[in-house]
Amino acid sequence: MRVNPSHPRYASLVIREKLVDGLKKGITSQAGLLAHGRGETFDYLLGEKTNHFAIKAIKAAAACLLLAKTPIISINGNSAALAGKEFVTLAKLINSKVEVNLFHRSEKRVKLIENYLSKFDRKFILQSTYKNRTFIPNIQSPRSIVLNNGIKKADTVFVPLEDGDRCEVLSKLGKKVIAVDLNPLSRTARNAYITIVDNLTRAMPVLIEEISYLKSKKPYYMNKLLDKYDNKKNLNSAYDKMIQNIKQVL
Ligand code: PTJ
Repeated sequence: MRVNPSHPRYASLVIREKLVDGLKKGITSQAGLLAHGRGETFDYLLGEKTNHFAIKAIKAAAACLLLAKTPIISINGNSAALAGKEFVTLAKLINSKVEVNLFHRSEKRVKLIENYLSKFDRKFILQSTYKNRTFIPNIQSPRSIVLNNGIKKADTVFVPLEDGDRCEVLSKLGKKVIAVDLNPLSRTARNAYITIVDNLTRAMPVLIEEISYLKSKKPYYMNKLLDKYDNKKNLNSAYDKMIQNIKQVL
């Protein structure tokens, strides 16, 4: 469907169309549309903008990704459809790779998403094979299937639009988890090392810009930025903002 730019909810409708298109291509799962609806609710409460706490988390995430030795970008059907190109740009900037990791996993979908992302730059997409596959224990979903040269060996995992239990397990394994989640109350948000409470589609361009800026800085500067960051405090600012926004309309 062609969305009219003069529509008051143009941005939101464009995002929906991207996901519907993703579903038609076999990239996004049916449940992905429901997950998006959940996200939209929180986006409303957050005022549908990149708030100061999201900027803070993005800066910390940029520093964390640049300081990481073996960062990996783990993406699912929603993130591929919403910001596939941006993830490949991010991988290039931090010298990392993109790994497809799915909740509603099928070999066909994994390949479809890998092929879709490869169109942006094949070099940065890990290709899943039976040989390079392994398992992470204690994850109660096919998200436990990971790649040896990806999530398994990573010290830092970027997980946009996560579904909870994996974030907890990865953190327990000593990996630094950076999440993007519109729901600041989710298990993912509360367990991640850094949580960017913002819409993925708004957060990605800002993250890319921030990384491009930070790249020329010394590690000392980035470490300082990271040391100052407090995820719990930052999530509290997100809760406060939602309450404030509700009170404003009462
Ligand atoms: O592609 P698959 O098979 O791996 O499946 C992916 C989904 C998203 C279906 C799966 O991971 C899932 O069920 O996720 P949940 O448990 O619904 O969690 C998704 C979280 O992402 C929720 O907390 C939403 O608020 C949030 N969310 C949804 N859309 C966005 C978002 N966060 C940031 N940006 C969005 N656009």
